[in-house]
Amino acid sequence: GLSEQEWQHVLNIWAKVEQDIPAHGQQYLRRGFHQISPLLFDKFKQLKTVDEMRSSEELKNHGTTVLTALGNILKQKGQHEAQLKPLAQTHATKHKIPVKYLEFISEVIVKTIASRHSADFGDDSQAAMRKALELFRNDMASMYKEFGFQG
Ligand code: CLN
Repeated sequence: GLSEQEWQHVLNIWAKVEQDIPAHGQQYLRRGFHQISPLLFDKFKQLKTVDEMRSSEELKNHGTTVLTALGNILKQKGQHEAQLKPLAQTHATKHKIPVKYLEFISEVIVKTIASRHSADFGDDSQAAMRKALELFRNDMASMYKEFGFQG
């Protein structure tokens, strides 16, 4: 788990992210997009250029959904079973998202925060955020197995 100090790093930087969730969500999806999203998001397949992505309301809304859910999870400071269960269920049984994509997207999220808040996201904060996202993924992976998805 994370120490209280590490959680404070995570929640402090998340407070900055929350000042503009839609912009972060859009940027994070755009970054992840080039590598994996076209394979996974049917409804975004028609977006081919960066301009199209930038102007997509749907993309922005989806980024907001993901980051809002993630924020609610991080705020539980590891006691996130109730928040994780429904998410693990849909991502395992409906969307069928392998754990390695969660790993990939965690790195995209860290990079996105770093590019927007470099002054407030030093080494200790980045390390704490990576640790929090790793905990999230590990617990997702265990729940995946309960839902019969090896991920
Ligand atoms: Fe996801 C839908 C949260 C990573 C693929 N995702 C949702 C919803 C979230 C959510 C809330 C809507 C409710 C639901 O279906 O359940 N996703 C998260 C969080 C993370 C996350 C939090 C990690 C930080 N999701 C992913 C990826 C994967 C993915 C690993 C691909 C790239 S990042 N998620 C989906 C898909 C949907 C979805 C395909 C369904 C989208 C739609 O059709 O509306």
